[in-house]
Amino acid sequence: MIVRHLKDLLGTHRDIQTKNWDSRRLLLEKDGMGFSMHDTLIKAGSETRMCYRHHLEAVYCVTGSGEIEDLESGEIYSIEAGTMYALNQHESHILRGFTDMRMVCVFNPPVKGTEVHDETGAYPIEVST
Ligand code: 9YT
Repeated sequence: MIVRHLKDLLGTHRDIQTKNWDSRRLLLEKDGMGFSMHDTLIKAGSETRMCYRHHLEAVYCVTGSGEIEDLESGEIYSIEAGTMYALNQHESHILRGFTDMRMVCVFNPPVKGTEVHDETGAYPIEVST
């Protein structure tokens, strides 16, 4: 069994900080679950363009509000506490945080360690762990 608390990840290699978001990686590939799980803070006022061509991602909003724009369909969906979205078609999208948003993010295949977005908005498939 694996038992972890968020407070034990803060400031470690599992705590990835960027201008637009902080991602605290509770489960990584090396934990052997077949997916990774992140407690992610999306910063108020941020706008992030992403396209996870190597991964599927499901995101569940726990607190805050914002929106996601599907750049392929043009649709914009509101996000609030209780909203889940799943990028089951590797959709290119923009995530906007109106307030700070706390999200639980799950990736398949699992994120390996310190991934951040490349110039296309994807996480690379090969990273050092
Ligand atoms: C919701 C979202 O995609 N945020 C970017 C960070 C990413 N989900 C992560 O690595 O936690």
